[in-house]
Amino acid sequence: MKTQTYNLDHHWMPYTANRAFKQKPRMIVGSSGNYYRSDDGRQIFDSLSGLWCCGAGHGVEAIGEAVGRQLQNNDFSPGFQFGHPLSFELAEKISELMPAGLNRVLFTNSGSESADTSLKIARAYWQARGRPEKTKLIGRVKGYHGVNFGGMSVGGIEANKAPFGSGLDSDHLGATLLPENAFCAGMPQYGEHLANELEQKIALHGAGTIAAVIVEPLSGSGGVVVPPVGYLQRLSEICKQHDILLIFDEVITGFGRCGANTGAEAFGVVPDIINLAKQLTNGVIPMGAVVVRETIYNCFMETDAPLHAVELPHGYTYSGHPVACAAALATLHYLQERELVGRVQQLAPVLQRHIHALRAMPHVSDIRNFGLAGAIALDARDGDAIVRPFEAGLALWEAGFYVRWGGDTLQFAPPFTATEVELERLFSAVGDVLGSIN
Ligand code: PXG
Ligand code: PLP
Repeated sequence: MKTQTYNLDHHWMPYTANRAFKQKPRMIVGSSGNYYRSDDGRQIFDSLSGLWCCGAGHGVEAIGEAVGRQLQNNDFSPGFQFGHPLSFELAEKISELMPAGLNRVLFTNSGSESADTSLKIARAYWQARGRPEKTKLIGRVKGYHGVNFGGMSVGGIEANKAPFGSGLDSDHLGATLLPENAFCAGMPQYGEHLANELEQKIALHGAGTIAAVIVEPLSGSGGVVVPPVGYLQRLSEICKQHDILLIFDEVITGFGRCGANTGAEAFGVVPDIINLAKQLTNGVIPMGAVVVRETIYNCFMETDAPLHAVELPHGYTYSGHPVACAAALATLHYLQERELVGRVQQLAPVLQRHIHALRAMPHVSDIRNFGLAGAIALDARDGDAIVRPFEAGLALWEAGFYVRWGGDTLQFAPPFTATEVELERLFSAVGDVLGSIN
C-alpha cells in the first residue's frame, strides 16, 4: 500500500516521458537481489539489470561494505597531480581483464564521459604523431555513445540528436540490421560485407582526415543489434590498413554481458581503445574508464616537453574517485569469485530459447539476442513506432516486471544471477502482454 504522496514538480527526469510519468508514477523504493520493491509494496523483477549496469544483482554485501569502509578511510582526494592507491590497483585489475596490449586506463564517471574521452584521445594521438589533420570521427547508424557532444555526434539514433543542432565533424556507417537476418538467433552468418562501407568513407574523406571509427561491438540502446560473423574483423582490418584507430564502446558489453570480459573477447577482435562504465561498479557508484593500447599511452609520454608538463589536458574532478574505485574493485572481485561471466554463458541459451518462442505473437517484427541480452521489435501502430513498446512496458510493470522500452523495441538484459525459472516467467509475462495490447 502506498503510504506517501510526492511532489513531482521539480525533478526534470532524464530520458523520461515526464508528463506521462507524473500522471501515473512508477516509484521504486527498494532493491534486493534480482528484484525491486515498488511503493505499493510489490516485488518487481529487474529484467534490464537496472540500466544494463547491475549484473550481479542488487544489494551485494561485499560491494556495500567496500564502499562503507572507503567512506570512512578516504571519501575524496584530488586526482589531479595527486594519487591514491586504489586507482592504480583498479587500473591494473582492469588491464588484466582486457585484451592483451590494452593496459593503460583513464577514469571517467559515465559512459558518456568515456565516449568523449576516447574521441579526444584519438584526435590528440594523431596530433602527437604529427598528423593533426586526422580529426574526423566515424560512428554508425543506430549507435549509441551517450549524450555529450562528442558521443552524440558519432551516435546514430536520430531522435537523440534532432533537438540539439550541429555536432562534431563525423560520418556514419550503415547499421548492421539486414531484413534477411530477422529473427536470427545469436550472430547472423550473413553481413560481413557491410564493413566494406568503411572503404567508401575512406575514398570519400581520405584516410588522412579520419582519426577513429567508434562502434559498439554489440549495440544495446539501438535495440540489441548483433554483429554479423566476420563484420568486426573486417572493420578492424580496414582500420589497420589505413591507420585509423578502432574504438569499441563497451559500456554495455564490458564485464560479462556477452559471456566474456569484453565484447572484444567474445567476438575475437582487438580494438585500439575500449570504453567502459556501467557493470564496472555494478551500478552502485557512477564510474567509467577508457582503456588504451600501451603504444598509444607511450606516444604521449615520449615527448620533449618538460617533465612538469601535463601530457594530456583532460580529466574530470571525479576521475578515479576513491569510493568508486573501492566499489569497482569489490565488483570485479565478486564477478570473478562467483564466476558470473560463466553464468552468463550458461543462461544465454535459456534466454535465446524463451525470447524466440515469442516469434508468432502479435505485432512482433524481429527478435535478436546474444549473451544475456535480447530485444523484441514491434510493428508501428498508425505510423507510431514507439507506442506499442511503451504500452507493453507499462503493462509489464503492472504485472511485476521492469522491462525497458526504447525505439521500436522491448529490451532485456537480466542480471547474471537470474534463475532459469525467472527467465521463463519473464518471457511468459511478455507473451501475455503482447497478446493483450492492440
Ligand atoms: N555508450 C554505450 C554503448 C552505452 O550503452 C553510453 C555510452 C552512455 O553511458 P552513460 O553512463 O553516460 O549513460 C551507453 C549508455 C538502454 C540504455 O536502455 C542504454 C544506456 C543508458 C541508458 C539506457 O538501452 N547506455
Ligand atoms: N564547470 C566548472 C565551472 C568547473 O569549475 C568544472 C570543474 O572544475 C567543471 C565544469 C567540470 O566539472 P567535472 O570535472 O566534474 O566534470
